[in-house]
Formats: sequence, C-alpha cells, structure tokens
Amino acid sequence: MTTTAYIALGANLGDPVDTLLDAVEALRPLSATQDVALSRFYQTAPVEAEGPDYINAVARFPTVLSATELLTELQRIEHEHGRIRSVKNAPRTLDLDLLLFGSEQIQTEALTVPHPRMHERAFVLRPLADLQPNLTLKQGRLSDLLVAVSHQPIAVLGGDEEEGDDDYAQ
Ligand code: PH2
Ligand code: MG
Ligand code: MG
Repeated sequence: MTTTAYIALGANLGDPVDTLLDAVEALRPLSATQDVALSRFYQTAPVEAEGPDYINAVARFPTVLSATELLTELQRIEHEHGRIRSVKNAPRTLDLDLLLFGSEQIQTEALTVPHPRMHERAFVLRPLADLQPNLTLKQGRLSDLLVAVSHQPIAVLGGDEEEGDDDYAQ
C-alpha cells in the first residue's frame, strides 16, 4: 500500500535553487515509483522570519514509508545539506516539511500533519496549486485560501509579469 505525500521544500542560504534540485533527487528513492512530481520554483519573501528571500517548491510522491519513517528521512536529507538547527525560523540551507500524508491526521510531539500553518502561507499554497489546483484543506478550498494570502510577496522563478507577480517584477 502506498500513501501520497506532499513535501514543502524551502531554502534561503547557500545556493537555494541548486539545493532544492539536489533535495528532489534525494527524495526520489523515498518514492514508490522513484518518481517525484514537482511544482514550479518560487521566490518568496520570508514569512515570520529574517534573512534573504526563500526559494520554495512542493513535491508529491507515493511512498510505502510511514509518516514517521518519512520524517526521519526528510531530517536526514536536511542534515546532509548542511541544515543547522538554531533558533526557530532561522535562515536555513534546506527545510523539508511534511505537508500532507494521504488523508492522515497526525499529532505527535515530532509531527503535526496536515502542517498546521500551510493554509496561511502563499509559499506553500502557490506551489501546491501547481500540483493539485482543486485540492481542499480543512480550512477551505485552495483557490479560496490563495485569495486570502494574495498580499504575500511571491514570484514564479523565471516568470514574468503576466503571472501577476509584480512584487518582484523588474
Ligand atoms: N519557512 C519558514 C518561515 N518562513 N518564509 C518563506 N518565504 N519560505 C519558507 O520556506 C519559510 C518562511 C519556517 O520553516
Ligand atoms: Mg518550515
Ligand atoms: Mg521544517
């Protein structure tokens, strides 16, 4: 049996694009099909955090791992990419957050799924919509949640003004 996992990828130190591409390769063996569906990459202003802009994306894949096993693997990959845990929301070389794990609701000391803040963050919702535009979360439809976060600066990497991302338009 496999479960569909959605992972948020983020980085704002080092070479974030390179790191995210590397991280996707590291996720591949965790996928039951060795394949990972990947959103576009976004440049995003830090939310409740300091430091440079982030690069964010979302990946989706089926896995035979449990959520706890998957979390262990995500932390290993973060660690392999030089992630140092200091203060909450400190700038980071790589952040891999488990957003959704099938329809499971998980509440342990180590893990809350669905991710408790994903519904209020454009840097999660926008890439998520690339993969699953008609998704509905407990808090509402993705399309409605996106309207509520439309003030958060976010731009498709390599995108143009037609996307409506004039916050970063040249
Ligand atoms: N991650 C955080 C806190 N703030 N802001 C952006 N734009 N992107 C992130 O990935 C991010 C953040 C905590 O993990
Ligand atoms: Mg995070
Ligand atoms: Mg994290």
